[in-house]
Amino acid sequence: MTATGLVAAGGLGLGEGPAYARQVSPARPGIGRPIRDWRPVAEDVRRELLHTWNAYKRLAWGHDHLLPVSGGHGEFFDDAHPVGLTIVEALDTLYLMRLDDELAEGVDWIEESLDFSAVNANVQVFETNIRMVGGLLSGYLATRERTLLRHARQIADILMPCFERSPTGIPYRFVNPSTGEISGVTNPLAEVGTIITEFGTLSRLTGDPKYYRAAKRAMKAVIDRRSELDLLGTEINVETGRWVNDTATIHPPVDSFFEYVWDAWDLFGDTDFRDWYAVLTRAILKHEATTINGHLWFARVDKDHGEVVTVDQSELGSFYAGLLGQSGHRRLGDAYLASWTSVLERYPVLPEGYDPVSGTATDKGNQLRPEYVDSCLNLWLVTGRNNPASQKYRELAYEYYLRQKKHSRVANGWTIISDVTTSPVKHGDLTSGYWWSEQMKYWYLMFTDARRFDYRNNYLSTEGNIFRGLLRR
Ligand code: DMJ
Repeated sequence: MTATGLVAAGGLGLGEGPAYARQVSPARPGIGRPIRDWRPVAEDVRRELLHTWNAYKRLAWGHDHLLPVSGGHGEFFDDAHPVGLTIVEALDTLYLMRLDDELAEGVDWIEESLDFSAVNANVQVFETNIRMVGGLLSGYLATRERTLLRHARQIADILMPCFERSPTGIPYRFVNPSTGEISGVTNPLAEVGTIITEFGTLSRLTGDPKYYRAAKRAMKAVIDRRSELDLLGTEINVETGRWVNDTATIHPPVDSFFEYVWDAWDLFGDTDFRDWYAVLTRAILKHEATTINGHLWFARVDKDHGEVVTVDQSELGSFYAGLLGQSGHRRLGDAYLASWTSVLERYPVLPEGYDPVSGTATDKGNQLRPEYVDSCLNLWLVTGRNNPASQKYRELAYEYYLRQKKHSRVANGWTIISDVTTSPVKHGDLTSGYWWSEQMKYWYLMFTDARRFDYRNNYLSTEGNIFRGLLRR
């Protein structure tokens, strides 16, 4: 069987429902009565972030994560060595929200206490890049605090040997910052190719082109190995350049690879990426797009023959609606967003995994993820924020805000959910690092007129870090 190609699914209309500050029914999406003054919503988002920041300060300061249910803390990279991941992820969000005292406290902590080179664990190049390098860079662009740029460069320099020692230029997956040991001979595409906007920004800011070149070489090495159908596999051997998994997908662990092909064109104007994006996207739309129960979904297919491997969807794939919109396919972006909105008829917030055939969750957790709101923001921005046609994205984002708040808010902040299918949902115990960098920022930007953000000319990374469009005022 091959995927059927495109029949765009209809959008889900917004019906009537309660105004802001009233709880919405978890059973149906699109029930918020359209409201026009969004500023109280933005204030609420800011209040929630500050409330959680204060809990982080009280219970977990300097640690990577707040555990808001138990009131504890945890580390993301190395259990024995915190690197203040939450602080790094929050920097430009604090700046946009004009939480300048909190921002200054964060910068102080980084200056005095951050030492990534002491991490003694195999860290993922990808996660280290998008979270640490990216967070520090956007923090630097917001504040011009040199210490942030210095730390970003030091961390990127720890990662560089993974690119430089690879015979193909495709990076090894892990490095131990303490020992310099490199490992991970096979690497999934998201991890190979979600590097260039951070490394390219670093090249711009330092004047050293080596970061951009390394990241571009890695992506080119992969794209050069595309199949006859112009599809990429999922995972590749970095030493031989042979595919080790032949499944083509926009879902993880590939997802943000495609985002960064587009973004490298958007951010750096490098026409190679524009051309690659066009080729790869044509193939994705031809071979992976499929209509199931009236909705647009993206199947996983064999890269050489196009046969469907599975139509199971990952929530992480919902980012693709926004990317389609950004890259000139807004109608399809709308259709894919509508598909994910339809899942909210069944669950109060999106489950991690979803089978569109049976309409059931295949992974019942909710890791407090940003992708659905990310797509709302991107579609809203490309439609034009003052265009009446863009209002629907704010309505959807608003509804999702109410739902996630209702189901994730606990005494010390917001938490992940381990099961969205029960009533009430079952809580996990983590405020994810990206919550600080992504959806709280996306909601805030959509609901206010942020004076420190250029709504017409901006770039946000896969982790929500702003590399273009921060205004210094
Ligand atoms: C974030 O770290 C980034 O958005 C990444 O590209 C995918 N996963 C998480 C959020 O879910």
